[in-house]
Amino acid sequence: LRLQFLLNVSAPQSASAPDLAAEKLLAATTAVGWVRDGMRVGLGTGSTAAPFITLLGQRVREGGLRIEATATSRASEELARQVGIPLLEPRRGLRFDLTVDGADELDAQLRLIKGGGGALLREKVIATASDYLLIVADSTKAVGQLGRFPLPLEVVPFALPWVMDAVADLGGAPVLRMDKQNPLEPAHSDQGNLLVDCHFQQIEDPAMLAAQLIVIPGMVEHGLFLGLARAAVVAQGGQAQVWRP
Ligand code: ABF
Repeated sequence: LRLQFLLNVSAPQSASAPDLAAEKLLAATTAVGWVRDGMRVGLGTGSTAAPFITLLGQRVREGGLRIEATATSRASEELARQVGIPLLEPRRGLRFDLTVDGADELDAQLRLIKGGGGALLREKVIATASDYLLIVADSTKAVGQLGRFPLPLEVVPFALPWVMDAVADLGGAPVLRMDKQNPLEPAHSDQGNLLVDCHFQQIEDPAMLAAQLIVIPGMVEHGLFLGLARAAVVAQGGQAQVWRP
């Protein structure tokens, strides 16, 4: 019960609906088992990465696990500090043995849409600096084809109108993300950039779209993560499956 409270796990809403909090906790618990003594660990962002960080902190405090970590958002950094995980500042040559992060969508090739939590830029930086990216996901994240989840984009504020025109020319329907706390104001990333959610419905060719998006002036980063994930723990009901591309 105490663990449930700490991890904010609630009871299932109904008998038929998947208990997503329990699936996220199962994926997170499984991923903690991948962390070895002495590792440098990238800490993801979101509601599956958060219990991973909490449980990892428990192993550091109570199990004597020695790790160092860097977080992909201010929120995850704050949580890591609270649970006692030693943090590393970015520096040249720094690489991570393992990064554990969530996803908004993943397909069978472990191509991902990420950034629903607004941390896509730092998430891609840390994923790229990692030898191994492990995705933790509940059962709703697995899809046959990417694109139902609107693709998050991080955009330089000055460039916003032209970036929106350019992504519309590529067939997307861009929507500026608003701040959840203050819905009259746009949301900002940890870097102070704007976030755009771009509806494509179906992304036929993720690699081509990624190549077209990244060259738009003012586009800081997009949420397509291709060829980065090495494995995923996908929880469904009481079972955690490990997927590899
Ligand atoms: C982060 O976590 C983001 O990229 C993504 O938006 C989110 C995944 O969702 P969840 O909160 O369900 O883990 O990695």
